Amino acid sequence: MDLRPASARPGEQQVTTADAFRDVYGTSPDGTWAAPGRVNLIGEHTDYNDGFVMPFALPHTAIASVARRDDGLLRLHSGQAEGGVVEVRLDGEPAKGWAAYPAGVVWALRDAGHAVGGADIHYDSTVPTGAGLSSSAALEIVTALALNDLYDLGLQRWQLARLCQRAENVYVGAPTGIMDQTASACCTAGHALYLDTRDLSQHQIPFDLAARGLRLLVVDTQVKHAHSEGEYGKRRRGCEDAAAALGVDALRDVPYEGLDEALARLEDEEQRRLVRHVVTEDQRVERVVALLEADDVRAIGPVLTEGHTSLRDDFRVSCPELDLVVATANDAGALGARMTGGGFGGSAIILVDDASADKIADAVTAAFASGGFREPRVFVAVPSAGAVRLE
Ligand code: GAF
Repeated sequence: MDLRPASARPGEQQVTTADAFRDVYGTSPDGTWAAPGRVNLIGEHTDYNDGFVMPFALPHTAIASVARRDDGLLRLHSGQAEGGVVEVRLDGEPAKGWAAYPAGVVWALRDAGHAVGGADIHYDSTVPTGAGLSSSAALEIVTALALNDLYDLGLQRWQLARLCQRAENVYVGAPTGIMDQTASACCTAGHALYLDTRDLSQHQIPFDLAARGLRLLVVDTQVKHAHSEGEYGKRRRGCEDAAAALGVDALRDVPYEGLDEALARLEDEEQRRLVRHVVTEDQRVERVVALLEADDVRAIGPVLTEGHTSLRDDFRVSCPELDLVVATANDAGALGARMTGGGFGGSAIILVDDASADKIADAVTAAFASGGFREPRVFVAVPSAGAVRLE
């Protein structure tokens, strides 16, 4: 099994996006930008509760070569999507499918009063789609960063993240939080991003696993998730209803020390489960930050596994494949493991000692084979850079 990060393999993710742009549009782009996917270390389903998250950027990126145009036309082409160039008139019908993400970004910028007149864009992405690794946020952020530069908008990265979230919520119709866009825009290499999603204050926490003889494996279960479908929105509404029932603005305002008292005030068992997950998950983020700051990286393993149990039993967003990864990895000697991202499929992360990485990855693959599941894709996640202009 090849455990090197995908982008470290020869021949992958070369900066040929500009050449592909020339092939598609017959002219040269004004520039090329990249934005990464992410893994969330801890803090799941807390971002739309004004809580805490701790993602880091993957080496896998969406790359966009872009030329400005000012005639109200947006032309979009992707090396990963069938169907050729998608043309979107900025005053016409909304885009559908994958093109809705970048078209939504242009809509959100213009709706906020920024004079974006159109663009020709070619995308290439190595972020796996539907794997819970934020391929859509990467597509949004790379588009926003490029247009911010080309149209001299002067927006800061957190502002781009907010606009991209709005694109996803309003234009695409997926009620997601702010974590993925902020991760793609603001992460830095070698760090996890400790983010307060209420005021967007950020701390870059050093997260150098290699120096500690550790690795973080990502297991893409190959079970596709889709956030615009019902379950994610149901959880979000459930959390908002529970916050209203408790008389707080958001579940972030329920203190960990006051959890039992808050639970006793809720009649609805489902609301109690949602509240228990969110409040304990915010506390797990705080614990992981404290452990990393104390340079006790190994000790975060059990906190990750606790997070998985809470997502499985209280928040109920796991699935058999994700549970199998976590159980198998922990049985095979992992320090800890959990699902990452929205759930209902997608990916899990496993914290392992260097020496046991291969053995644990093989155990997971074997367990999938004997469970009759599709072969998972396993790779090492190295905390990488956020969005950047390449040329
Ligand atoms: C998805 C969403 F896009 C994020 O905003 C976040 O809610 C996550 O699920 C769960 O933590 O990735």
